[in-house]
Amino acid sequence: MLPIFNQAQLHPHAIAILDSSGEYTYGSLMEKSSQIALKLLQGKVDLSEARVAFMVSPGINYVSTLWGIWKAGGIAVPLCLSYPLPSLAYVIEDTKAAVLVVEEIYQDLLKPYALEKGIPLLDVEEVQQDNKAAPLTEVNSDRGALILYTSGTTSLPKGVLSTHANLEAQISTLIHAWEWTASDHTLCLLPLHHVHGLVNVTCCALWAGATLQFLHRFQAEEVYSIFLEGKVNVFMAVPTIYFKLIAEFDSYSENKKKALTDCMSHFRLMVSGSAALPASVMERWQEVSGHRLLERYGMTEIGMAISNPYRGERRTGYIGSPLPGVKVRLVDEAYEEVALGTPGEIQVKGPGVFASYWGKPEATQKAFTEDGWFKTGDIAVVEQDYYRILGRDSIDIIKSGGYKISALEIEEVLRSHSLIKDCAVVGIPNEEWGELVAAVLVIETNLELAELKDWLKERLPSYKSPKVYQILADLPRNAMGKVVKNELKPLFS
Ligand code: MCA
Ligand code: AMP
Repeated sequence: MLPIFNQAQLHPHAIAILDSSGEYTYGSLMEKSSQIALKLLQGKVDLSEARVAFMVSPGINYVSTLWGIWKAGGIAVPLCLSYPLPSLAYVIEDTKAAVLVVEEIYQDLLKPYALEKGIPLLDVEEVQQDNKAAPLTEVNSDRGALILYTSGTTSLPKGVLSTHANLEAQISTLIHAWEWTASDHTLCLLPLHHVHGLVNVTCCALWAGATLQFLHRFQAEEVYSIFLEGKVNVFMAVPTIYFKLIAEFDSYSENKKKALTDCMSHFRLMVSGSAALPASVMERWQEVSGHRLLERYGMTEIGMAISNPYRGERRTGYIGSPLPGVKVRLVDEAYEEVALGTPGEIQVKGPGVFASYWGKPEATQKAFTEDGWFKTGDIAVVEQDYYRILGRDSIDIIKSGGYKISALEIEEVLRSHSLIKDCAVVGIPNEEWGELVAAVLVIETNLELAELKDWLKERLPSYKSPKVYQILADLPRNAMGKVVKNELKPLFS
């Protein structure tokens, strides 16, 4: 049996999941996920790494589906809940998903598509009414477990395939480094198609035997109400969420502020990651909650690599030092290690590093050095033993609210609009979002921006849509004809 299920069997009566429909023990989670596995298997003994894409809200149904796919020997492909149909179809078709598991509220979106493409679609609720028990196949840890999509320097997102062994390494590193235990209770409000919400929060909590409480949509007021119930003691989020929580806190009465600060000061751990944590947020959050946030660094392809310590100095503006079991080096353009104090690209090796980009052997090969180091593209420097991120090697990657967004992907969509003659997309600094997606357009005179925004809604998830626009007669280009994006950023200041 996969280790995550062995772990679950250690505490069958403990509460694993708390969601808007109730509480569920580890025992009932094991049962529900076995039912889903049997339904997916349809009499077969093993899905043999068939991809199962699923669109299910965070909660018991989400985790039962994920575990059900794993128990049946499939590869799980979680779909982003805010994607419009073209973005969902890309993931489903790129992974060649054999079956879709879909919650009722998403069926209007996916059912006609599934019918047209002849892909079987299972309703997650109906799956669980099937109650037969039967033995399940043995899945070994070297097999594919998960494909998560990540944007990069190519226009279309790439599927990152991780094996069970990769995930087990990513999880067990954090269990030890951040001292997770079965008495922890965490609140998960992050999306579950990314490592932060799925591995760092969901899988770590379940591995530890802790209680995992889900909040489907982030709402600062609701987060604080849950905190005041006094059960949550571990919390992880992206810097934008801490920014929004601070703004909400600042709107409260002195009495409510005091109650909240008292409550949060009893938490065991608060973590920030996925994007640079501004010093102003780090310092203000300490006043609000009594906690120095533990900032860490990771990537979809590698899980977590570098972290401030659980015990010890959590230094503002730094991501800490390599986690146990993860090898990290900083290199120059010739892949030679740089001298201490000199900036270099972060490269990573270790058992948590992904297996391959799904269906993209060339991209996989390009992502590694000849001697097997994964090239992150992030530039950092080491100062007094701690790593500090300086930036990225590509201007085309934007981080907004913790999401990684490819400027090239947005440009390609914009260019397909009949009234857009040319365009360039850049990220501009923003305190709340880290960066904002900004578009410079060269247009036919009769393009209305309001109409463009509606047109984009059908083609891109809203977090990828440009938030600000500038119109130019021509884009600045260098002698090679390439757009000089650095000249565009000041247009938005
Ligand atoms: C929402 N909006 C955004 C973003 N999110 N705009 C830019 N960037 C965003 N990330 C916009 C919407 O387009 C919409 O605009 C308006 O905000 C309200 O949308 P809503 O969904 O209600 O916003 P929200 O609920 O307040 O969302 C903010 C959020 C969310 C909670 C911060 O963005 C989020 O969950 N971010 C976390 C992403 C994450 O988990 N990343 C981890 C990947 P309009 O009104 O104009 O339509 S990185 C990772 O996994 C690695 C391994 C790592 O290191 O962790
Ligand atoms: P993703 O590909 O969505 O997994 O995002 C990974 C990227 O997020 C990394 O390559 C970094 O650029 C960025 N990132 C993650 N954590 C941090 C952090 N603590 N500080 C700065 N950037 C971060």
